[in-house]
Amino acid sequence: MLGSCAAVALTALAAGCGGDDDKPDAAQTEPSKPARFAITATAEGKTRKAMTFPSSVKAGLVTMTLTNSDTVPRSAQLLRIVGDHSVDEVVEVVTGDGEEIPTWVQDGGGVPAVEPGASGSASQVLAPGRYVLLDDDGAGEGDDAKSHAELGATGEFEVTGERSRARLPAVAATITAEDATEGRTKTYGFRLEGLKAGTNQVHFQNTGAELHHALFAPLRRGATLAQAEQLFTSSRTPSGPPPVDFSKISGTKVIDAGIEQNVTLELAAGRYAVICFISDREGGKSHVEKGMIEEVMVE
Ligand SMILES: [Cu+2]
Repeated sequence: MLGSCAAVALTALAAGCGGDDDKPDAAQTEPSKPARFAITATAEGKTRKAMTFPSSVKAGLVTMTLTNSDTVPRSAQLLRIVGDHSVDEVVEVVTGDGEEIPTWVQDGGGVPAVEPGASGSASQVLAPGRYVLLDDDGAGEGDDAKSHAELGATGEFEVTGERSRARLPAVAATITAEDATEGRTKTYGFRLEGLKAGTNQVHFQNTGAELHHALFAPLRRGATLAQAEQLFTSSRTPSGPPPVDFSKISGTKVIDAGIEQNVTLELAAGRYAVICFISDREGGKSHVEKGMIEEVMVE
């Protein structure tokens, strides 16, 4: 993992490093200069989780840096909320499984999971409005599993000012999540370009009509993508060792149709199944069950 300084510097055009991360940069006159938005993930006692960040930031290009002060991996899912809906309502939507995703939940994005003691960053052009940040990653296993959001890792902030025409800086790798409808058939997939072993600066974009994320599950030696696909699409538990290493899944947060962001992704060399577990807004089966799984070799 990169320190926050290096990560921010790599997104190019980042203004300065160090200083007070809690305040947006004073020099915000140039639209291509990202405002900085510092998020800290913490644990409060044994069971409560929290995240702290500024109460507002100016619309436009924003680089969010998540510093993990907890003892488990933490992430920050961003959502723009339209209308009068509480943070609890948002948590309910995010933790629901295969249920409808209401249209008052928009945009998405945020910072992928970072290891304890590390930092990660994501840049995106934020539209004005009210946003909720939450950590939807899990704590514990099985039916007792609760997301960090349900344990308190939530909050809201305001994006102020006018809609910006700022653009993301160009980076080396691209992940495109897509879906298309032809007649009564809907297809889902990923296009992956330029990923390499190590630290990747990735342009993640959603050119489809539904919400997507891109999770990287390492394929075990000798396992095929077809076996991984069967694992996620069949109700029967396959015999033998699982084709993917569940303990090492990494990837992006969820973004809505038409949204793009630059994120830092750490990938070890190897073969991966790239998967989307999100469902259509109207609910129903997850996208992996509809074929949104792709193999990629990282070296
Ligand atoms: Cu999807």
